This record gives sequence, C-alpha cells and structure tokens, in this order.
Amino acid sequence: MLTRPVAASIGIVSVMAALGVGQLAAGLVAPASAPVLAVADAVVRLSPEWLTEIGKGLEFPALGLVKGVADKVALLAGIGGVVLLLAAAAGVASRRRPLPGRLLIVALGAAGLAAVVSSPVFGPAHLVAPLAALVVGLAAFDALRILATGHSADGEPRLPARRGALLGIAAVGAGALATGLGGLTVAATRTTRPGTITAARPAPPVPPGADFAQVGTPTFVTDNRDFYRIDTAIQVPRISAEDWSLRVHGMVDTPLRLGYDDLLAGPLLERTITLTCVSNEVNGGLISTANFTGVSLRELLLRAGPRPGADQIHSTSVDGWTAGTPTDVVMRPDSDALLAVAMNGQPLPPEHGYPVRMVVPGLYGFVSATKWLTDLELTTFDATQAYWTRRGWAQRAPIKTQSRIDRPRPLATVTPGPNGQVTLAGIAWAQTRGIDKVEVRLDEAGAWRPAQLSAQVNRATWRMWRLDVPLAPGSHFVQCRATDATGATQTPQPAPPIPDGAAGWPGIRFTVA
Ligand SMILES: Nc1nc2c(c(=O)[nH]1)N[C@H]1C(S)=C(S)[C@@H](COP(=O)(O)O)O[C@H]1N2
Ligand SMILES: [Mo]
Repeated sequence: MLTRPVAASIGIVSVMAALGVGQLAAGLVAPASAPVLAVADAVVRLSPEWLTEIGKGLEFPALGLVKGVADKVALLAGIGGVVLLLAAAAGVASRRRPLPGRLLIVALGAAGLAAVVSSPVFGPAHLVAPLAALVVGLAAFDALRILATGHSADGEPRLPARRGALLGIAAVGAGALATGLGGLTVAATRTTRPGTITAARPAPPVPPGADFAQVGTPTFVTDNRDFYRIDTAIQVPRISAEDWSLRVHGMVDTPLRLGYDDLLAGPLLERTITLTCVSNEVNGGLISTANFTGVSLRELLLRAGPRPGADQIHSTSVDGWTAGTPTDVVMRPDSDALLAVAMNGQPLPPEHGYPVRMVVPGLYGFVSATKWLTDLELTTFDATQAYWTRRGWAQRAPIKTQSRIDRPRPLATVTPGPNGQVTLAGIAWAQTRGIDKVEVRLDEAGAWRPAQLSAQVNRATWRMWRLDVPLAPGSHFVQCRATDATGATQTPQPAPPIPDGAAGWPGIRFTVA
C-alpha cells in the first residue's frame, strides 16, 4: 500500500501532467480548447448575473490586479485549487486500488470535453486538447503507481523502487510545468504584429491644456497599457491577422467578406474617442481615451447596402460574444464609428481586440465596442438579442452625462497651497453631446460654483475640470455635476449600473490640514 504523501503526490502530478499536455496541445492546435481555460470560460457563460457583477467589481490593488483582470485570476486560481485538492484526495483514496484516481481523471476529462463542446466557438479540432489530456493523465497515473507500488497494473509483482517512484513523480511534475508554460507561450506568439499603423487622415493633435494631469486628472490620451479592460474572455482570443476575416451579411443588398489587408487598404481615419463601460460605478475607473485608427463603419455598411428596417447591427467576436448596435447611430453622417485596427498608432493590443474591433462614439462598450470582431449581421432588435441584453441589460444604451472627482482622493488629508487654496479636479463626459459646464459644491450647502474646463478636443471625448477654493481646516465633502451641450445636467438621482449605466452626483469626503 502507498503512503499518503506518495499517493497524494501521484494524484496531483498526474492531473498536472494532463493539464500541461492539454495546454500544449491547445496552443498548437486551437488555443481556445485548453481544458482549464475552457472550463473557466464555461463557468463565465453559465454564471448568473449577480455573480458576474460581483466578479466585475473584484480588484486586488496590492497584487496589481485591476477590475476586469482580478475576476479572471480569482476564477482560474479557484478552479486550479479545487482540481488539485480533488486530485490529492483521489490519490489518497487510491492507496490500494487505482480506481478512484482513474475515475477522477476521467471525470475531469469529461468536464473539459463538455466545456469545449458547449463553447460557441467549438470546432472538431477543439477535441484534441481535452482528449490528449485525458490519455496522458491516465497513463501518468498508472505508470507512477506501478513505479511506487512495485506491482504492474495487473498485479504482477515488480521490484519495489521507492527512489524510482520519487524521481518519477518529480519528472512528471516538471514535464507538466514545461508543457503547460510551453503551451501558453505558443498561443501567445500566434498573435500581434509589431510596428505602427498610420492613418491617411490623422486626428487633429490634442491641444495643450486638454487635461489637468499635473493636478491629478488622467492624461488626455490613455496609454495602451493603462486603458481599462472589460470582457468575458478568460483567455484573450488569439487570432492572426492572416487568418482573420469579416463577414457582413443579413439584411443587406450585397453581402461582403473582407480580410485584414482590405481594411489596411483604407482609407484609414484616426479619431480621438473616449470609451466607457456601462458597469462603471459613480467615481469609477472604467473609462479611457485613445486615438483609434480604422475604416469608417458607415462607409463599409453603405457598400453592403442595409435594407430598410434593419435596426440592429449584430456583431460577433471570434469567441462568440455579441453586441447589438442601433443602425441609426452608426449611419449618422457624422457618426465616426470605426472598424479599428490600431490604438494610439499601434496595432490593437491582443486584450483590446486584435486584429479588429468596433468603436462607436456615444454608446457604452457592451452595445458597440466588439473586440476580436468577425461577423456583422444586419438584423432587427425583434429578431435577436445580444449577450448582455439577454442577461437583463438595456437594448439601447447611450452614454449618460457623468462626472468624477479625482482630487482629492477619498478620505485624503490635503494641505492648502501657498495661495491658501485647495485644488479640486476631475473629469466629465457625455459622448457625443460634449461637456459645456462642470459645477462643484462644498459641504452640501451653498452655491454650485462653476469649475474651469480643459480645452475641448471633440464631443466624443471626456473633458477635465479643476477648481481652486479657500477652505477652512477640518472635514469637507465635495460634490460635482456636469452639464452637456444639450443643456442637460447630470441627475442627482442615484442609479446602479444595471440596466443602462450608473447615475448620481459623485461625492468625496476629505480633510483640510
Ligand atoms: N469580444 C468582446 N468584445 C467586447 C466585450 C467582450 O466581453 N467581448 N466587452 C465589451 C465591453 S462591456 C466594453 S466596456 C468594451 C471594453 O473595451 P476595452 O476592454 O478595450 O476597454 O469592450 C466591449 N467589447
Ligand atoms: Mo462594458
């Protein structure tokens, strides 16, 4: 009979070997089919709305894990932890006979197969990785038990070799790590091209004075690596520009199929656009700005010829996520909606949609900003609903007029400047109406004071505000509210993000020293 530590180790390294080989096979054949990642994707697909919302709100700043990333790391760590615990338990249960361990490996293999088969992007090639994992897992388990028990699988006695068993366990564990990391590396190198993409019609340069970054607002244009990220993709879809194509079909006169080079042939336009997530809380960080380069989505659709009544542009990404965009918003002559290939002059980073994504000024991302885009169907809102709308979010989601306080930070203690004044600063947005005014109120009493606004870049971007105020030492509460260019002022009525975006005035408590 095996000792507990040896039995548990055999269970663990056998399952690790299965997962490592699954990762490598997936990297070589079909990255989306890696068993652990496919199971995590399935958990995301099957999660109820309330659980998904908790996930989207998770962040672990101390570990450098921001919203949109922390949920994925937590899910993968959770799945990994559960699987390894089960593997250890099944290993111990197999001290005499191999049946419990074999059953667990088969059950995990079945879970991996079920996850890839039920995925919206399933293809026959996706069976390779989970099957390879299953076979290798069973083989490693039986081989290590033979080494450790000194009996062959059918009970024939062999020479007991404790040293051999330990070496075998170590070797299988190391092999598992090597194949797993190898698989991740292979998948990663399948994407992205270096270099820059230049637009024939560049965006006007951002004027000086467009932000108040020196007093605590974001810079006007967000670096690609700082741009907020939100998506349902546990693994960033890996697709090469060469393999990419876009179908434009449905209620159109002339269906189209385009390749990446067709898009690069342009004409390429560059536009400075602020993207916002509907899940952004009041005072939240799910908003960023970039110079996006791509072809006009309106021009492309005019070539296809949308039929009357096609009120929805239903877009699909390579991982099966969907968005429903109102056709009328994209078809406005000045819409500036893009099929974007670049962000701040560089090909889209993988996590922001490489090789091609949609960007529609004025709409929240969930109804417009499809990353890893592969299909555009002209249809109606009556005929079909997109991913988040099916889960209770709004069908039409124009961006609300909103503002945020960036300075002071909540509960900060601030020292007045040499002029005896305290600087307050933040941002406001109302794409594509534009911001005309931001007002600030202190301590919920007294007048709203107009803040100084940064230089306006265009109506599809955020605008920064700042105000210097004399304040007595002690505790204070600052609020702000924006007014857009239609004259509408941000509502004080608080609303949660679901179904169509958070609302209410941001307020921050702080202390003047
Ligand atoms: N394929 C795909 N595209 C997607 C999403 C997604 O989950 N999958 N999320 C959308 C949402 S909700 C937002 S807010 C934006 C965010 O884009 P970013 O991650 O580049 O900031 O992408 C949109 N595009
Ligand atoms: Mo979003």
